[in-house]
Amino acid sequence: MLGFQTLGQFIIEKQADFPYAKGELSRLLRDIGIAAKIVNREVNKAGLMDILGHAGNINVQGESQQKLDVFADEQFISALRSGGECCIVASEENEDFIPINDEAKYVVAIDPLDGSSNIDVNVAVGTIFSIYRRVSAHGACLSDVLQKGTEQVAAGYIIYGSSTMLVYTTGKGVNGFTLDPSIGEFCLSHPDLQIPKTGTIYSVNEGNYVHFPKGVKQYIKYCQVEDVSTNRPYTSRYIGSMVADLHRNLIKGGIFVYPVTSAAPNGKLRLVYECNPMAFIIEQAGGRATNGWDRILALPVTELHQRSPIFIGSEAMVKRAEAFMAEAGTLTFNDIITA
Ligand code: AHM
Ligand code: MG
Repeated sequence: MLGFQTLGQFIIEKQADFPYAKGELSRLLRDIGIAAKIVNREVNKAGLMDILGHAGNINVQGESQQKLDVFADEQFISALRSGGECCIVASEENEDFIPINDEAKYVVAIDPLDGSSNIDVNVAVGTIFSIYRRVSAHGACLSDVLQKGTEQVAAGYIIYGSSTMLVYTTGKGVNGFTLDPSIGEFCLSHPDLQIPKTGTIYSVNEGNYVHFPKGVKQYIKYCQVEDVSTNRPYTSRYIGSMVADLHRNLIKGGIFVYPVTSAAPNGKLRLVYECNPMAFIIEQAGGRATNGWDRILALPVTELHQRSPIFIGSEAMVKRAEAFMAEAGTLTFNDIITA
């Protein structure tokens, strides 16, 4: 392992990119990395421990929470609390934001364990985080969290998969670190990640096809048509775990779509915890992220648990899907759902 750069070393080295930084952001990223290692340990032994199953609570979206969701939520909040580098944390698992240290200048939004319905079948799950500079002078409040995605100073995800990786950006490219369990450190394994400009993978829950907008249906048909010059038909890959689906598409090239459906008229995924951080990362890797029409990062944020449709991945593929959306028209919700 000698010669590898650890996450800690990398963060300290990159602090020089921000001449006015006093090290708080570096320490915040370090705190997240520490909690990620603890969550990784528990996720890895989930099959051995009596930790599976539902905790019995229902989260704010009305979904049943599993024990590891609760554990991950507690670990990240506790690491951020003891680090003291953020004023508030907003977590997908909690209805309201949680005050941490009113002296601190950063705000953290986190989805502690995304895709947790996959845990009991040994499929990769992830953590998604996003960091903002607070806008309030004191008395951190909701407006500190309800900032546009463009205001993020850092975002990242951890994928607990066949190996565990932490991928993050501070707005100067994207770097990936793989956890070496023998030394317990994240080591730089994927420097300066770039998503291919186009690809051959489309990721969408096709079981919902009948409920999709016309433009999405037509784009899916486009992906399935044979055309040698554009390498179609494309490959369909859908894990049902956003971090894992996007991580694969980031490395290999592809598009991930979670559109509005007749059952979820605003989409399913959360703007603050899932769409904005992933959009920041994918844009920084040279990709594109929109809601089918508008850039995700520029969308107004009005609620903590707001949802948004998302089209994200390789630039050319996302643009092509947007063209189908535009072509299908967007008059009313019923118009876009009708095939
Ligand atoms: P969660 O935050 O409750 O885990 O839900 C988010 C997950 C994403 O990881 C994934 O992309 C999506 O839900 C899958 O949803 P569906 O099963 O409707 O395809
Ligand atoms: Mg989630």
